[in-house]
Amino acid sequence: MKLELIQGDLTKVAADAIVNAANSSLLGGGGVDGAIHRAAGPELLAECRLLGGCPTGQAKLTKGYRLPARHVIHTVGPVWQGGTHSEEATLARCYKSVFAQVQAHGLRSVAFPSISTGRFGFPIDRAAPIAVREIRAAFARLPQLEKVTVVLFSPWDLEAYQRALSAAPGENV
Ligand code: AR6
Repeated sequence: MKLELIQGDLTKVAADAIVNAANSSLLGGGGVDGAIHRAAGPELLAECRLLGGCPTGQAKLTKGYRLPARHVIHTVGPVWQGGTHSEEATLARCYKSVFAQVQAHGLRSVAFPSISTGRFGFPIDRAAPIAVREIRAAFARLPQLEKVTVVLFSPWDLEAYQRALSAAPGENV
């Protein structure tokens, strides 16, 4: 069991699933969502159209089409509103919902972006500890889970996650 932090492009990662930081329409957007749709091809949008959107904090699974990943788990993170609208609890729910899909589909490897910390404005120093905590909890719960990778786009984002990891040392790392 292994949690790995890397800097790079999530759309290049071969895993059982990559996670999309989507919006509730599930019909694409900018950021990592746009990059995933571009790399997966139009079949991904066609499948997403059948899903009827996704509420904030929940997650839905599709195929990966032209991506190296076999599946995409789309989740909708909270928009940061200053921290007074249960944004931290909602972000934690995104991770739990993603891992519920991982469990339901028997997946062994999953790669995440930093959900909500781009367009949605969630401060990365507050998001990273939540991600680390929820990923560790999933390792403890799911015997099938072998590898979780968090793919950070910038060196600064990578450093924020490394800080969160070293502030809370634990197993499976
Ligand atoms: N690989 C890894 N990380 C990436 C990539 C990539 N190819 N591209 C961007 N990032 P964001 P959000 C990073 O804005 O904050 C979309 O329009 C990025 O640098 O993609 O959850 C959706 O449709 C940042 O650190 O997602 C929604 O409307 C992180 O991914 C909205 O944005 C997340 O940034 C969701 O906003």
